[in-house]
Amino acid sequence: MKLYYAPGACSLSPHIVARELGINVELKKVNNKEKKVEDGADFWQVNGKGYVPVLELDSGERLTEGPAIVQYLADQKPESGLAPKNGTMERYRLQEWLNFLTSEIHKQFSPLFRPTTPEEYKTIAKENLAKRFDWLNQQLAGKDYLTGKQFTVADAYLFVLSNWTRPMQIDLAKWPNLQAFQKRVAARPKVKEAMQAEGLLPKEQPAT
Ligand SMILES: N[C@@H](CCC(=O)N[C@@H](CS)C(=O)NCC(=O)O)C(=O)O
Repeated sequence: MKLYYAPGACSLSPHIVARELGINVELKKVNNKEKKVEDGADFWQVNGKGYVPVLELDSGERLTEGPAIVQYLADQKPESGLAPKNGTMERYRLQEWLNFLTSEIHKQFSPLFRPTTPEEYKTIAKENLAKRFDWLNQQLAGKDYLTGKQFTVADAYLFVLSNWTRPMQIDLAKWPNLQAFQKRVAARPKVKEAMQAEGLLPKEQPAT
């Protein structure tokens, strides 16, 4: 399978998920500004919506939308626990989180990255994010991950979104449970690997 990604973008979530599952995906780096794939291909031809992530299956079929992609990946290895079994209440809870993250967090961040967004709107988006972080901080009290002890695909997504607070100069220290969650996920070996592969962290040198 191939994963079209842009370093540090929301595509890092399926990238982490693939590594956590031990599924090998060929990474295809996309220049999101120029809509070009690293091999020179026109990204519009890959995804008519013009955004990452895109998962290309071995059949050539392409799947878009991060929350759908991570569930597809997790369902390839149901024993991993990265997504509870389809049809169970636990699965709907996971989908509840994924939808919250995509609509209430991810899409509040998006305009902050656009240079053309008016400052007044950025202030409102940051206020909205702060409200959602208050909720997340409450929900993470006494928990390692969003659904409890088990790391799931929703945690990979939240981790990536929480990383965006740094370039946006939002201080996560205001939400200590969320900050602790971010550090917990960052310490996972597969998460480090994914970040290194995207050039977001220096590669670890082998001990000599
Ligand atoms: N609804 C999509 C949104 C994906 C998205 O916002 N991708 C961003 C990176 S995080 C992107 O590629 N943006 C490029 C653009 O809008 O030009 C999903 O959840 O996968």
